[in-house]
Amino acid sequence: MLRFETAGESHGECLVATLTGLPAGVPVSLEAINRDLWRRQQGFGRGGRMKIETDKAHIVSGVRHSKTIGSPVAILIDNADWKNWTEALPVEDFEGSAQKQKKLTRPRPGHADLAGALKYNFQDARYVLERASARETTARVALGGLAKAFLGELGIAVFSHVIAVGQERSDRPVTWEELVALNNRDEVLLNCVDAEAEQRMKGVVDQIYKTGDTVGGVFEVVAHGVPPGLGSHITWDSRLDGKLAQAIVSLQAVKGVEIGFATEGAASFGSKVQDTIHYSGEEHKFTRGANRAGGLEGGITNGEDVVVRGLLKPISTLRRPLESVDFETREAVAAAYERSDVCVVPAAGVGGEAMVALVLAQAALEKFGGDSMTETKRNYKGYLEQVKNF
Ligand code: EPS
Repeated sequence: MLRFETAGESHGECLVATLTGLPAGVPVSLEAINRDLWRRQQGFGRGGRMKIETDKAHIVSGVRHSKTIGSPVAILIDNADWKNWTEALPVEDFEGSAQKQKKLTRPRPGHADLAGALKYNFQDARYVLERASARETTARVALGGLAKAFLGELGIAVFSHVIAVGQERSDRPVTWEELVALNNRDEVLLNCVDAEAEQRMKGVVDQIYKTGDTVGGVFEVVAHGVPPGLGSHITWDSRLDGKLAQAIVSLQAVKGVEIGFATEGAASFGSKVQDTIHYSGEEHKFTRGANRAGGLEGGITNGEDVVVRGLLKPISTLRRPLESVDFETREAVAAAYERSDVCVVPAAGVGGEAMVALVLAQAALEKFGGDSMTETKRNYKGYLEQVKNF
């Protein structure tokens, strides 16, 4: 079973990520992982923190001579900002440390501040926000890089793009080739394939920035080359659509998830929504009239691209703060303001890729197993033959 965990606080020394259960022999490229970390840091509307950090994965176990060796992979990613927080967030108290604390007692509506402080009985929401921060997605993206390397061996690739920022949308169909080209760019604006729509999105971020507000949007993750048969209809918790939904909603600020064209489908009719079934004798395979189901039927992949969207609320830290209540005085106050981003939809998309890659890697390993990549690939090849000869 593929298991992963992350640890680390936004302004702590570093982020830690571990992944256990990858077969031996998965080729690992630090360059590819670091490229994804870089992509996560990009996008028009990011805050000052991204100027401080240059996220790089430091693999300390589980990989030797550029390949996994079956043991847990552990990755460290430094927080360059830690040097500015050593006295505010020390591991051990020191004389006078109470005066150095940067307490947060004016919880931000929408952030984990109040709910977390009540739950953990903290008079200082700092401890909550440190872990609730989307900085944690850095660790997920590093792990996603490993999952992508594994999936790549099976011919599966995962990319994302932005389809909405605020009210500005681009719903035009996107080819896989366009997605690859988009994500290979060395400059990221809002990671939208439609240049005209991207400019409109940029206009929204510009305008929102000036008013001290923030803006959300929608990203779409596409997994290409996925075989039919991952996940299962047999129990509620083996349905892959459910696992993907949980994985996407677990990303900071994501409040909704859509598999395929769910919203449109809910407002339409059965005859317009289901993807018709056809057969190509030449390719020996079933084909579909469209992919409105987002590659999943009955919780099982059907061989089409897996398409999952994340609906991101605007970031909850506002320069023009909302009403709140101070923990100490219980008086009405403006919520705390901490340096933050105005728009993070492209970055959230990269986080979404990581989560989709991890869930697909889990499902693929559950189905095909293998302690070495040779074994996994042999099993995979046998299964593909079976499907072809169905
Ligand atoms: C983030 C780093 C954080 C925030 C943001 C995401 O850095 P800092 O708090 O030092 O500015 O920019 O986190 C949040 C949006 C949040 O609400 O906590 C990152 O690396 O993505």
